[in-house]
Amino acid sequence: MESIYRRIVVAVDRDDEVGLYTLKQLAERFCERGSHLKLGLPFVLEYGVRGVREMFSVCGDHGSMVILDLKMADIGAIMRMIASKFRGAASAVIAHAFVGYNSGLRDLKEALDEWGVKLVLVASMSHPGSREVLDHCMERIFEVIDRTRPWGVVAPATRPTVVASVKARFPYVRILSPGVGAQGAKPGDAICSGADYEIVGRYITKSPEPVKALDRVVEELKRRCGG
Ligand code: BMP
Repeated sequence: MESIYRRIVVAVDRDDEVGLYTLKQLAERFCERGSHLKLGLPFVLEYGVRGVREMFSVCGDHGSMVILDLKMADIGAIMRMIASKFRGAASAVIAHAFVGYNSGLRDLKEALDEWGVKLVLVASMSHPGSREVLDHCMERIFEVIDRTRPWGVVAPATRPTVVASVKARFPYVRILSPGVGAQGAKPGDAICSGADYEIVGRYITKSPEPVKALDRVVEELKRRCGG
């Protein structure tokens, strides 16, 4: 049976002075347990494409994904250009669904398919501001997701009902849910509602003992959702 560590994606955003060497050592410990990594823009701005590539080689050896969270929201030609910089350095990239399909996500998806990179689209976000604009357009966003056929969709662990509605509408899509830990959701809130992965950042990375923090998340997940 697949390890429950495989259901956790550790978000590495930290931009303080820990250094790439330390982050790689930490990443190795997360990935050897089976978890995946999501690298955010603070990481990319600090360590560049080279840093992303190095994390990918560390985690790829353990069969773990490295998801590049650029949250792209541009015209297709530019998103494609941006993603091409990381070709061979990431398993998946994240883009916003709201930019639409025509001359947008279609171009990005075609390029990623050619390069063997997964596409993850943001459906709804974990912070309260998602309700101000994004969530009013949920039906339209679902239509874009339907046309684009991404590998995965981001839906908030902070609002499990949204996770459940994404699951009901797109049973074939992987759901990745941020908001566990620092933003208040508990391990299992999203997975028990149908998500495939929970994304956990600062609760783990800012902990004095990050690997133990990951172990605690997994224990809680097991306790609440089984497995
Ligand atoms: P944390 O667990 O430290 O709150 O980190 C959550 C991670 O998930 C961050 O990398 C953030 O960019 C990302 N994220 C989020 O918090 N909410 C969303 O709706 C989408 C995200 O990608």
